[in-house]
Amino acid sequence: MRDAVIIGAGFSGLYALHRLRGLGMSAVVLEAGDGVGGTWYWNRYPGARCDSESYYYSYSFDEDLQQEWRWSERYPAQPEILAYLEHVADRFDLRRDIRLSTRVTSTVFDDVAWTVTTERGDELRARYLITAVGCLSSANVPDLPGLEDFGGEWYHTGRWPHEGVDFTGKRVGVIGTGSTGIQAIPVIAEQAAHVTVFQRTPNFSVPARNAPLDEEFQAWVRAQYPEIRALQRETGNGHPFHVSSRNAVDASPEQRREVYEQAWQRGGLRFRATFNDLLTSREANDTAAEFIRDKIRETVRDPEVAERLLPHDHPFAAKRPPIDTGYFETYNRDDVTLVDVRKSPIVEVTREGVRTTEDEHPVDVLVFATGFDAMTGPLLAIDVRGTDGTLAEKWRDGPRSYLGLAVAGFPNLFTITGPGSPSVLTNMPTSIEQHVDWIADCLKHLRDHGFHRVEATDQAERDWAREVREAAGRTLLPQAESSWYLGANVPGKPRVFMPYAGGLAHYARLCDDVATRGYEGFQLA
Ligand code: NA7
Repeated sequence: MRDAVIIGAGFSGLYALHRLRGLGMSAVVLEAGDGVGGTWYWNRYPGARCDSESYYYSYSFDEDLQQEWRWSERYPAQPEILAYLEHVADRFDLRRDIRLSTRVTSTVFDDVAWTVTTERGDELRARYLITAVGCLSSANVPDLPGLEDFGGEWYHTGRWPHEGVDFTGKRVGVIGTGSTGIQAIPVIAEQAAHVTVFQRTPNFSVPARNAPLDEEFQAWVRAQYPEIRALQRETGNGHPFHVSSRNAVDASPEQRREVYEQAWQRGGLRFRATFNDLLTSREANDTAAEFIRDKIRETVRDPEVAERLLPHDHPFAAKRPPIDTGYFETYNRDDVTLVDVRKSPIVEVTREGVRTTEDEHPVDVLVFATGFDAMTGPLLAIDVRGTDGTLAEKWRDGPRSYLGLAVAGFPNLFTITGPGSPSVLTNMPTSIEQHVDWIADCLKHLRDHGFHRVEATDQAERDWAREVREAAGRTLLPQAESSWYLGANVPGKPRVFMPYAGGLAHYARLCDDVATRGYEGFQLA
């Protein structure tokens, strides 16, 4: 029997395999895709790019790796991140323990070990089960009447064909204006004959200001890596910058404008770090929101279109804030139409296009940039059976876990970046390394002390659920009622705020304290 089965070969699974091997443990990675890379294997849509900057959206565990790898742009494009993860798989000789094209369908714990069954019917047994399935990997395709009879082609951005899609001369409909739609729409508009954007919730977006990285900056990063990595571990979001200690409500309108303008010109996710109170005070948040709305009004020439693009229903950054390259400018093109599907909802997909309550929109290609069944979706897509039933039964009213890492009733299961951990609120590789390191240390502790079983207690899980709820309640995040953080994008999904909003650095300390106190909140046997 193996020590561990790891599900998924993205950032999490690759590093988990590497760490377990380092402990002398036997592990195998099962990956549904035909290649490694996870998110960056599947998301090949036009304009796909990371919103974190390349020099820190990367592993920190190996000094030679971070010194030798060269990123070409400020924000890495999908092919470059995929090439990086393929390089990591080769460099650390991981592929011999990775089985590609192997989708896991069920896993059962039998009091000693997990039996993992794949789609092909193969069975593997392992003492520990580690899910590295990602938070945004279960595609959410809305159940639109008539889609099966659509005469054109349709694609979800997270399942993009490897050969790409040629939009030349095509009328393209894009549904969704989250981070993905905001990245894809300007790129598709460059090629297509016409683009119709179906927008449900207008979104805030800040310019990315992507650019090639020059050698001087790269040399600086290489020299600074110890400090950069240390800073990432000290901050709430795993980014190498602190949120300003200053409150927006204490600044004058002129001072605020200057700070926002500078951040706007610099571009990127740092905009939300301009003031300390942006995510805790609605009054403060309104000042940033209004600044961005003014920018949209300035950018979009048709005042009616600009008005439709203005986000009003949620605080800035209470939904995942996109960054963009020419997004709002795209609406100045004659060949781009914006449809407000809040006002005129989509009724059906016809053979020729999309029919709303007001109009027919002919399209040849339909792109679903409609996001994911986030955080719980990838786990619940597997039939996970513990000692008292299935994970789907246990999570019927929303996910419950201890630290987002373990689930009572599911011994020897570890969920990397699971619901209840900071994960999607952070720079993912930083959270992933923190989780994998913690799990590896835990496995070592079990082995060194002759234990074979670890399980979160009900009490620890209940206490953690309260902590997750309270942490979210101290912020404006739950005020974004249409947010996927709350499960609101998937019809019928329980409305529970899923990620832990207490900050990564604080969370990591809590995890370390649990370990130091002999894995408090866990039963070891
Ligand atoms: P998101 O952020 O979930 O965005 C999906 C978009 O699709 C969003 O605008 C949704 O509107 C819209 N949507 C979803 N379902 C529908 C239906 N049925 N009709 C119309 N519009 C719909 O996913 P992304 O892929 O953009 O980003 C995911 C994460 O990847 C991102 O946050 C980064 O972390 C990277 P809504 O806002 O729900 O009204």
